[in-house]
Amino acid sequence: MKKFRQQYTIIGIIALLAACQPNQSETVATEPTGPRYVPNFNADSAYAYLKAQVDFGPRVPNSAAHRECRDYLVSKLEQFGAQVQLQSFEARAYDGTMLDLSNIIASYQPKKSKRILLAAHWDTRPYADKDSVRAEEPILGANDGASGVAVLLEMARVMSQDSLPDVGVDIIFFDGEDYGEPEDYDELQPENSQQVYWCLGSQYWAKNKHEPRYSAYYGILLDMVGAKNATFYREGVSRQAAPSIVKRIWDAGHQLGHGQYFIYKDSPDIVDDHVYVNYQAKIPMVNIIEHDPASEFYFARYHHTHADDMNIISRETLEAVGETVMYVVYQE
Ligand code: AHN
Ligand code: ZN
Repeated sequence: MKKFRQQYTIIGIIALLAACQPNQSETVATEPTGPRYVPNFNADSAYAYLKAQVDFGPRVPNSAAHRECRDYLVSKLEQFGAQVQLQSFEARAYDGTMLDLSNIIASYQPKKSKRILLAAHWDTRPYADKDSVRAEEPILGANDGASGVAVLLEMARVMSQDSLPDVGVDIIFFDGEDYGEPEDYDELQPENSQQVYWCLGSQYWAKNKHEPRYSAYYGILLDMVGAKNATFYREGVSRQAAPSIVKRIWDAGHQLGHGQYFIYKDSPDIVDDHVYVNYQAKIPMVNIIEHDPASEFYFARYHHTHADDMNIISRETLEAVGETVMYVVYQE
């Protein structure tokens, strides 16, 4: 892996020198793909950002831990040189509770017109409704919440401390993805209700973008990207909305030696933040989300249980996802 990266660095330097020659910069700049310098993704660093979130306790909307974690995320992104915006709003939960939610938006190279949107949800579920014990208590969400944010914080650190990609990057941490409704809740729902109580932050953002004319070339959503032996199938909405980006990501994963995670198999649609980014904001977005359509659990065994804590987290998985997403972004 080291050798591979070194090779790319050398080719990157040659490309850079070539770019300095008059008249050749145009040719180099318009080259669609090809070896570029890709900075190193530090999995220990990502792991530390994951643990820092879990250490606040469950990040359930309207709780002190939720507010403290929000402030931590804003301060890290500012520390990493991003232009940060907090998009705060209220949203109604399934049971009528009004939730104080905040999407956190961090921009790099805001003047660049070609942009990539990277996202993850930062809130955690208020109940362990798939658990047999303490089902009414909130979960720590080490994987379901903290993992995607941790990978993107590490990318933010790399962008500020190593080098920037050629494209502009916007990172959005969506709030209120996982409040949803409890597993056993349905009788009280009006039969024809079109309201979805999942993905409240992305639903709000898609209707109220931080810049009214905002768009991006494409987006990548990270959800549950930190568990040991995770598998990422090519999910339905992603394939429908951004087939070429799905191929690019999965091929990059395989090229980098992470084929055990990026499975070349299709799976059906999943309701997640990318649905609203795709169909409402009209930005093609791919979801990298742990699931296994062949397993009885579908989402992993720990999903929405108290087992979703630091014990299931693997630096290798964080690294596989981080390296793959970085590779794709730095090829643009
Ligand atoms: C539902 O379970 C409705 N969607 C899967 C998306 C999800 C839940 N991601 C994290 N938690
Ligand atoms: Zn969840």
